Amino acid sequence: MRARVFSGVQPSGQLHIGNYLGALKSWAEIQADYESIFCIVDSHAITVYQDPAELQAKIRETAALFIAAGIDPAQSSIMVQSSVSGHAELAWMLTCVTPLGWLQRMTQFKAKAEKQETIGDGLLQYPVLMAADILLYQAAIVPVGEDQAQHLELARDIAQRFNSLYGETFVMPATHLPTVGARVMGLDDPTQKMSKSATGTGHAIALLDDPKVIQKKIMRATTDSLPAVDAENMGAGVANLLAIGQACDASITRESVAGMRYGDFKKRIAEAVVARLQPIQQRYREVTADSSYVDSVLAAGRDHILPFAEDTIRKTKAAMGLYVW
Ligand code: AQP
Repeated sequence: MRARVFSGVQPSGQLHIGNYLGALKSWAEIQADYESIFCIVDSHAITVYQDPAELQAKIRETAALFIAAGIDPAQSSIMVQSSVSGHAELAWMLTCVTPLGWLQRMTQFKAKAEKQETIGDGLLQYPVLMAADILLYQAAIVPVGEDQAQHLELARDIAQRFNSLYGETFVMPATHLPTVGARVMGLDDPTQKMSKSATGTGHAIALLDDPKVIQKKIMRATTDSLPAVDAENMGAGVANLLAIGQACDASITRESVAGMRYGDFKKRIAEAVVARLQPIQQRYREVTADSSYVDSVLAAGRDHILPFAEDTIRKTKAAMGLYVW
């Protein structure tokens, strides 16, 4: 049996270059070596309010972007979280072995809860659902951006606790981080992670942004008051642009940009980003030209992985002493 890879993206907004460099790019690179499962995690998205019609459209858009970014449906299963009820079922069983304090300590929960008037229970439970997503498929490897590392650690803690209480049931998942682009910061504020849910037109580079828009966003990105790139003493904004550039084009290095005036440096980074995103945008147009194609990929993905999920649910229920038939 091939080792399994699992990862996901929330269809909660426009996918950005952070999602690509932190997640999708590594997925495409490693997919051929594993039984790869890539998921549109719509049940995670509803931990904060989503417009229902928009959410449905975003699910298909996200799936099309997976394919456009190089996830090959012939090699990988692309599926939607809510189409497999095992995610929710396993999440409940794992909730019952998870101490409340573990969840209250999560930094993403604390940050997101601060922005909500009413904090839904789903926001607190988010990392348990994420553990269920991974453990349901007995995934050995989970390629994610750095912001998810804490949730991955929690998934391992939950798996370990379950295994010690009820016997070996779950494979222990390892975190796979990209070497460059693991934490892309906002262009408008390099102290904040680039995120779909952040507002502000200059914050993120969307994967479907027009080349002119990309150029404008990068030219306006926050740097510092120096006139040129100081390779020895880079501010957070410059370091962020360099990391984005390097991840898009390996010929961009710290040495190659040292001493460049900021205007020229930003132009070079923008060129690299546009060159990296253009084929993805072209492929996205092709993928979405046939309106039924994405749905057929999602159905095939679900059909392929369903037996894996059913097997784990049966095992977990039996381990806990629940009714199995
Ligand atoms: N800035 C980032 N840099 C590198 N990787 C990132 N990822 C997300 N942001 C960055 C990785 O992308 C995958 C999907 O994550 P997500 O759907 O949670 O993306 P998001 O943009 O963080 O989404 P939201 O809805 O805006 O969430 P919040 O508000 O929590 O930031 C993951 O592998 C993630 O690591």
